[in-house]
Amino acid sequence: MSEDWKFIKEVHSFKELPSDQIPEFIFWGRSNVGKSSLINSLTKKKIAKTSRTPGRTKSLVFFQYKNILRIVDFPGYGFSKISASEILKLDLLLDQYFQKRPNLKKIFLLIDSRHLLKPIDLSIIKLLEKISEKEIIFVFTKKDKIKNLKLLKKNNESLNLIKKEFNKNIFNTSIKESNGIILLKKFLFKSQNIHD
Ligand SMILES: Nc1nc2c(ncn2[C@@H]2O[C@H](COP(=O)(O)OP(=O)(O)O)[C@@H](O)[C@H]2O)c(=O)[nH]1
Ligand SMILES: [Mg+2]
Repeated sequence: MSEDWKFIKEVHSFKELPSDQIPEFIFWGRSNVGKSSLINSLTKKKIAKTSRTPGRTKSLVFFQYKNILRIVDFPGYGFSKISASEILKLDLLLDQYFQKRPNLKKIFLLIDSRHLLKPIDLSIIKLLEKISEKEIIFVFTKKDKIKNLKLLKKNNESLNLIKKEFNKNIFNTSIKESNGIILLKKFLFKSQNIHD
């Protein structure tokens, strides 16, 4: 239910993080990949700010479902030309979040269906596997932008390869179509034993 989702806060430093045990699921990816749009579709609410121009805000934005779980909108990467390891060096809050936030349960990594895995995504995956033991789930976004059947077939083949290579859970989504988003939401809720 959309009224069960609430914006909690936007945080710029570690000490501002909510101080409780509520499980957190982060949504991360290149800037403009569709993180905020996906959060809005998933919550059925205009809860997260979306934008046409990629930019880089350094805050973490928290959205909460009842007192059960939170989604964290993470600052997009790839906008400026800094490398994955530099992202954590330059962004103390992200580094601290990964190092000492027991609330973190899973990492949803959003990837644009048109571009698939870019070098920066690959280095982020490597980095995450080094600094965190949490499960990474690939969420491919903007599926509707692949209109032509031939491209769609090619895209599916690439996705199958990615699936095989990384052995991770994969979701295909588009904010114009609810199927993928429903599956993603089910997965999220099921991990917390919620049946919606
Ligand atoms: N066609 C289409 N556009 C999308 C989709 N998801 C996001 N967008 C657009 O992509 C742009 C960036 O989205 P946003 O959610 O702000 O990306 P963020 O920077 O990752 O939070 C916006 O113009 C969105 O409307 C999608 O599934 N389909
Ligand atoms: Mg955003």
